[in-house]
Amino acid sequence: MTLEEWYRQDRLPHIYCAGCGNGTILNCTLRATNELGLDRTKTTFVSGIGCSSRASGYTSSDSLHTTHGRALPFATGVKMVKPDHDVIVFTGDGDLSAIGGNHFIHACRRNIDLTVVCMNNNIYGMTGGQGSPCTPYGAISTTTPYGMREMPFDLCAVAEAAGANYVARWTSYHVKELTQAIRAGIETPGLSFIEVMTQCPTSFGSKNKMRQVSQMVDALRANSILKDKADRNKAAGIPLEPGKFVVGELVRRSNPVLGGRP
Ligand SMILES: Cc1ncc(C[n+]2csc(CCOP(=O)(O)OP(=O)(O)O)c2C)c(N)n1
Ligand code: SF4
Repeated sequence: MTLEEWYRQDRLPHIYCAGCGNGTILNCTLRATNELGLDRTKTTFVSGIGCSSRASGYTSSDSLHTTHGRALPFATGVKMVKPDHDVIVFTGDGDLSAIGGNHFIHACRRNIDLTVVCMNNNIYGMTGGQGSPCTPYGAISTTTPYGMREMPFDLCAVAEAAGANYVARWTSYHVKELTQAIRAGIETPGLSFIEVMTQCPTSFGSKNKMRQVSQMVDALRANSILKDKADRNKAAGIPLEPGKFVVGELVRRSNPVLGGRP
């Protein structure tokens, strides 16, 4: 099977804006399933609602495009009745952590054998750029025209605290590392959470002095601190600078799993 065959060709071209990072993340995910040689008839993609969640519709295997915030309950149902399927969830920061927040923490607590790829563009992209629980402090959105006054969620810290077996964070710039992380997530039993920091030039960049896609991608790269370096800094008492975030494999453990392969 080839990478192209993982795409549902009759649904292309996709709806994403020029320069959106979601296509890159979809490509990395399908590259991972292809490299692992997954059986397309035993792979199911599930998503909620949002630009990111449109990704499930572009895959050629079984896919479910469900309701806003409810990708994880639907995916849980699929996994419980089809434990031999690889179930991969596409979601956005709003879909996962605002309307879907409780489902997120309980899916991690149950440690269900799912792979969750969260496209974190810091905003509600599809509905025109309202602030989400991941909008950075001070950032402009349509609902925070004077700057966000709430602190953002650290989605990876939430997943770790709630019990997920595998947690990693990369960006749309780190395509090789991201593909490898999704592979590792699929291979790890239990809930695997891969957060991908990504650019939304339309709803976020245009309001936050990053009109050029290249500026956004450069910022993602410049603000990423590799986990090893962050750990060394922490040991030396050097705090993470505001606006920077840690990338890499953050958690890998083997807590008891729900819905693993028979
Ligand atoms: C119950 C419900 N509330 C609100 C909406 C409207 N809605 C659709 S997508 C969306 C936000 C999506 O944001 P996010 O999950 O961050 O994904 P993005 O579009 O940024 O990829 C909202 C609020 C909806 N479809 N259903
Ligand atoms: S609005 Fe943002 S997230 Fe949605 S397709 Fe356009 S660039 Fe991508």
